[in-house]
Amino acid sequence: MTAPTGGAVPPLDTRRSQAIMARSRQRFPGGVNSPVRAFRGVGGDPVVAARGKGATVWDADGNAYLDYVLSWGPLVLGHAPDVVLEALAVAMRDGTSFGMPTEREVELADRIAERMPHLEMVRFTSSGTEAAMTIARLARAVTGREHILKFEGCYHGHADAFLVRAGSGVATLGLPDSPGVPDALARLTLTCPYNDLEAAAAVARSVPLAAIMLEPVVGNSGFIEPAPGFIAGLRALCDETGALLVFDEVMTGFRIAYGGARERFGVTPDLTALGKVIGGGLPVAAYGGARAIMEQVAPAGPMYQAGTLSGNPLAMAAGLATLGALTREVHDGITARTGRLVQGLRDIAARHGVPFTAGHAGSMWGFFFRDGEVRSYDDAKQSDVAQFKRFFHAALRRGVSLAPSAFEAAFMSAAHGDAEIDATLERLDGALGAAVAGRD
Ligand code: KE4
Repeated sequence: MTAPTGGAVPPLDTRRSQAIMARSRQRFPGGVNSPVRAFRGVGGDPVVAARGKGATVWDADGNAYLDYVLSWGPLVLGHAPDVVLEALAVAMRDGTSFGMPTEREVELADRIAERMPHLEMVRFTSSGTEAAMTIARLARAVTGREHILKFEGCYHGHADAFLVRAGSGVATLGLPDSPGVPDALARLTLTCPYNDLEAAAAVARSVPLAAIMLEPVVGNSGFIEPAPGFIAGLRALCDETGALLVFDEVMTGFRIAYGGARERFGVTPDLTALGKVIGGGLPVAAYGGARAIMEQVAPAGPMYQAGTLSGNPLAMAAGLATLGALTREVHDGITARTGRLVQGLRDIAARHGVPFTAGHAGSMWGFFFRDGEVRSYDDAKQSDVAQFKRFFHAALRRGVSLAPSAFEAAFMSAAHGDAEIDATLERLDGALGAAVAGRD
């Protein structure tokens, strides 16, 4: 069967979205409240979201897109799932915030511990950045050491400690890192290539590390899986040297396996950051681990961390409804459909004769326009970003919303059924034909 040549499709009418962006550029740096949304990695004007339901998001002009950004990961049930809306309607009648302990927060902590029993104790925050930055402080407090090892292309939020060879927006924008991070602090963050266990061992055996921190499956340099033995090797290295092993599961949590990275790789970290899915689209993140470590956190212990809206009852309600609906059966169904989508994309690329590699871990997936395995950020940077940009815009015109960066992951939800996968593959077949023909 010859691949469709991606017949030209008319540009979308986005006049209202453009008018909104003209105002936004007056009010926000780059017109956005988070850099990756600005389309700097692909060019053109951002999609201005107006409404979402299920697998679809509509822009301010009413154009519909099958959405694989899904708010950068949180929407594992899809946009505006009824179960979450109903939970919010009930919760909001009781109030929106208390600044006091509530039952909902301990309910959510129990739900998390049921699937991740190594998280005996957690602390909720309102963003993944807060969770990750606190883990850095806690690891330093517990070990009495100052240096942290992270991996090139991994992103752990925008705290000073981690804006060193970071991924996500830092990679997308090609920033050398970020001005404003004091050298004295940047020097305490050491980096080495992802999947390079020898390099990690050389660092860990030469500098006393408070922690070795990683994305157990990388989503912020594009989608990169750990090489066999890499994570277990880091566990052994931490046990040998006294560093804490930290899984940043803000993106991977409840996506790469029903019980997260520990279930997928059989390795138990000392501390874990969570976010995204556990808030179901509302601002929730968390850090946690063994009780002995977490009881170092104030007011139980001396390490300070706080947050006005931490454990916010509406956010807790959304997280509870999301995890309640994300049964192992639902998770496995999303995983299977993600596998079908990824294999379909591989087949399409082969028909078009395009260098292409793609993979998924549970309901998190990604691809690069290059052949061969992508094991590190350097490998990812060898991919054909120009081809990605053409493909991205050709997909958008055909009603498929992908992450506007070659260095981000994509996601799937329970609302992406077989019909949505079939429609996506048909549209992306045309989009790749157009991209190969040099059009979008
Ligand atoms: P937030 O502070 O954005 O809630 O979480 C930071 C963070 C920490 N750790 C990992 C592994 C993450 O992926 C993130 C945030 N992910 C990005 C997308 N790659 C959020 C999107 C954005 O920056 O707007």
